[in-house]
Amino acid sequence: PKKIRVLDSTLREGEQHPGVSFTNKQRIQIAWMLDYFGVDQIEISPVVSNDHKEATKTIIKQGLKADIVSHGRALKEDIDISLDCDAKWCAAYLGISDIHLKDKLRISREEALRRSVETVEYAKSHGLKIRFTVEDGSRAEPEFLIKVCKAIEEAGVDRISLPDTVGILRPIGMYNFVKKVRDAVDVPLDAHVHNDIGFAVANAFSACDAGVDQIHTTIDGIGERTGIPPLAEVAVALTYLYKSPNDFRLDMLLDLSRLIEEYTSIKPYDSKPIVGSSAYKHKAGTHLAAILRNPAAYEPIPPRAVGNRRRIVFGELAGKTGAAYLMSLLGLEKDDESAKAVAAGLKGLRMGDLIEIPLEDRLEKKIINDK
Ligand code: HCA
Ligand code: CU
Repeated sequence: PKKIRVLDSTLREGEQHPGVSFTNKQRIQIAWMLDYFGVDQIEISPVVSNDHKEATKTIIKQGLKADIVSHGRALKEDIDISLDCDAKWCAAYLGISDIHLKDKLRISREEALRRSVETVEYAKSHGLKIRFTVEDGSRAEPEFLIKVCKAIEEAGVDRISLPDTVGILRPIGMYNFVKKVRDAVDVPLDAHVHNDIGFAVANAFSACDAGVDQIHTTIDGIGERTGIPPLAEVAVALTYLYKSPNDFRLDMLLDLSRLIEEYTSIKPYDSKPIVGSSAYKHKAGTHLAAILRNPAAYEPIPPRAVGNRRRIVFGELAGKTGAAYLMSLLGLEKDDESAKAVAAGLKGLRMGDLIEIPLEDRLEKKIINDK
């Protein structure tokens, strides 16, 4: 299988999430963690404030393995800021849908085309690698979209980002959007997809099927409005489903999520895939019975592989098997009668007083009750 790369935009898109604004120390810490985790590119925008410019400079100086992509508008003045930061990679975005051209930018298609080409030429003439983002490309007039992509390819663009800026595409629509561009140009493509209707992760992978080789993520999916695909889901899907040869340290995923929680007080909802607190909890008695023999019966990926923990929830659904197991954990004598009695007792437990214990693996005898 071919490698699909990851660009993490926690420091750019992520900071556009309500309630997120990192200090420079935090930005540097996040960049180090993402680099150690194994993403290919880290995006940050130096144009939004002096603070961000300082952070961008400092992060670029760290000499991380990942490329640092300096994000800004398709304007010479923004490219100049990237140059000031000593960036090797920059990204420039320009809305190309009619709604963006008419109501946001108030420029004609001709002007947008000219600006796109000029921006790419300017960056290239200053020795920068440049990714160009055809913002709101999913709503752009298809012929104009292709015209822009061909023109910037001609101008020497290094990558093109295809964004579903308002998250309105279905997976098949995303596939067609990417395929159209894939067939028209040879430039490597990025997928940047928003989650407004909940399709972000699915659309990112449709984009891969159609030929992009880089997906944009943020930690926990934070971003403008409802955000973009979460790093955890993307990295796990790439590794386990797509067999993409990345060098991810998947066991850092929970730590990365915790880092964002610490820096922003955004807590992932409990049923969130991979990093949610319920992602590895088992509650129904039949599940419990199976898990005790082989956790893979109800777990797609072992929790330790992604830094999470397995927990057994003893409650009204535990049944006799669950009750007997709980008794053995507690070192109690158990027979059929007493297990039935305990199961009946568990039925009386209500949400909030369910008994939860980590189950490290089925051979472990010691109970660590960390509640
Ligand atoms: C933005 C728009 C953007 C850009 C994506 C990209 C989008 O907020 O600047 O540069 O790849 O969603 O279109 O995030
Ligand atoms: Cu975006």
